[in-house]
Amino acid sequence: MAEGPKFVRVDVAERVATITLSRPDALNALDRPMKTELLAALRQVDRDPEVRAVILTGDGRAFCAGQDLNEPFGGDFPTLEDEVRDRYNPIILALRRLSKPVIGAINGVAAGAGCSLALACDLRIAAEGASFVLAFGRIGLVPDSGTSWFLPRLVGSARAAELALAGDSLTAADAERLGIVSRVVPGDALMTEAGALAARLAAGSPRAMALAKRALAYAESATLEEALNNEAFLQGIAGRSADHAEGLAAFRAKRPPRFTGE
Ligand code: T3D
Repeated sequence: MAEGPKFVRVDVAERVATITLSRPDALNALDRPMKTELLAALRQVDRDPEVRAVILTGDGRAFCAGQDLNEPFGGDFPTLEDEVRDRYNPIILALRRLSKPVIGAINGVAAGAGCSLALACDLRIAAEGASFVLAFGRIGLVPDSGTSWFLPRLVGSARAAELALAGDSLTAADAERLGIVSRVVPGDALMTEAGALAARLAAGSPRAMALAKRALAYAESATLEEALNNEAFLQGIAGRSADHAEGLAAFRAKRPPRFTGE
């Protein structure tokens, strides 16, 4: 009988999927089986019509300590370059292109590629004890898995350079001050807060949510004129949707909308 996933759990309840990285003894460091499972989990929740919002978190005291530093490279194994291209990049793109909002519930340390995973989420809530470590330089590597792209966009180029080059740790409070996380909450309230936010997002129009994500992603590298054109195009799609009709009907009837994603 085929074995199920061992290191990444997916729990779906009330239209919210929680993906949990689970190798707590290694601080949820990413080895190849775990990366394969994570990519499969992201694709699964993207396909699942029952899922309208996603939470990504870690088991135990860490969010994710990045690449498993005990994993072999070269010779019979992939090179670092292949690993980044073939395993990390597809995960980051799957996370970024997910048609549903993704909340990073950062429960503890997020280091190296673990920090990249956190940055690739649409938004982040951190536990008070969480930290962000740009650990790449400490072991003679460069920021990867999207960190060189996400970080300057979140904190500005000067701060990104300082963080990436010095490899400093950021506390959750630092991360909130820099705008990396939306808010910091006590550790024991993290999943409740993330769940409440996810439930709010899950109550929105899935169609509008997916299109809004597309608009934001497109605007990252567009001119104002291109972004305005794209907004008009996407608004055309949204405006023809049953969800828009339902939103208007609910507004006029002074009742909560019941969006279907149609
Ligand atoms: O493909 C490629 O390789 C290229 C891609 C690279 C992307 C990257 O992610 S590069 C960055 C890799 N990650 C790191 O360099 C972080 C390494 N870990 C740490 O610096 C520290 O562990 C932390 C700052 C994350 C946490 O420190 P602390 O003091 O709270 O915990 P600890 O005692 O260091 O770790 C606890 C255990 O987890 C320990 O195992 P043990 O001694 O109890 O058996 C430690 O070895 C293990 N662990 C932590 N991080 C990793 C790890 N095991 C394997 N890989 C890890 N990344």
